[in-house]
Amino acid sequence: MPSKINNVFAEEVKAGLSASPRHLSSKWFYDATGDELFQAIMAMPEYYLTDAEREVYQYCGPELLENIGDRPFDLIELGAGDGSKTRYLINDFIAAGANFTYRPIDISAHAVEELSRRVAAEWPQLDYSPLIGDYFAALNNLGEPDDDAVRLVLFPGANIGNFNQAEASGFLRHLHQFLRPGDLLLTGFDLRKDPAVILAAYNDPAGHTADFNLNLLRRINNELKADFDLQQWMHWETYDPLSGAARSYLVARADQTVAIGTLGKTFHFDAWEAISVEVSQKYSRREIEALAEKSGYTHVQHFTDDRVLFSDSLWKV
Ligand code: AVI
Repeated sequence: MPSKINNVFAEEVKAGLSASPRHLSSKWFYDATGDELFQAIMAMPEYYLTDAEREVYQYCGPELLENIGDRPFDLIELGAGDGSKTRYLINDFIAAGANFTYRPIDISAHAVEELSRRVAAEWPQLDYSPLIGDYFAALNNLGEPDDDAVRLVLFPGANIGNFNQAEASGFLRHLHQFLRPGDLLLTGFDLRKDPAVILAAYNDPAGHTADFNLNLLRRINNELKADFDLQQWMHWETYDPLSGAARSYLVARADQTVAIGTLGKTFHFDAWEAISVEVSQKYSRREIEALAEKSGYTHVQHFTDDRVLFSDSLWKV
């Protein structure tokens, strides 16, 4: 398995660094060091997204249950994470006597093991059935739920924002194929807001975001036998209020040639040349509703935090 992932990683690095303009996908940020750096980002005051979504999860449970009615349901979470926000929903659902099974899906066996330990400690009686794997492969393996069981799918954390808008709609349409009429999808969207607030979240003074992004070059060094000199690179963030896209770049501070041993190739970078590494798309509520329609869903309701920084938007199939 690791060698397969390495091959995909190597192929994508080769294609991205050979393209013009150069790009690498932010999905490769998350090795063990990247996971730790992302935890540090989520804990910093400028990264408002995590607290805003926590606020939403603290109150929306009963309203989700109203939409489900009395039917038994599967609570499916795309990306197991640490379950720290989902626990509010689970507690509300248990308190209401709901009949449900918690089914987190994650590609990382390690993440699922950690979550399973916490679930066993906190809710030993909970009907719990995690799935390890790629979201769509795992959804395929869900098996037919009981005839009257509905699916409530959670896609939290503004992960949808790491797709550009066309990719987001493609992902949501694909997800739609695994769902049945009456199923529900709750997706976390970071909302458009004061550009200064967005820029501060991705350009923090402590430099956590810079470390997180630069870690991608460290990962290429470690896994693909490369010799990027991290001192020769800097993190640069932009936010375009027209398109709603926050973008992260790694910018070469000087002319340099980098060898990537596993690829048997060298890449030359001119001074101040950039590699595009992440998009974090922001949405208005109207754009979210349009995305629902374009992707085949019916918009039901936006759950926002008090400051209207973030929305978990509920759609019906
Ligand atoms: C995971 N994802 C939603 C984060 C975001 O806000 O785009 C990743 C991140 N990148 C920099 N800071 C956080």
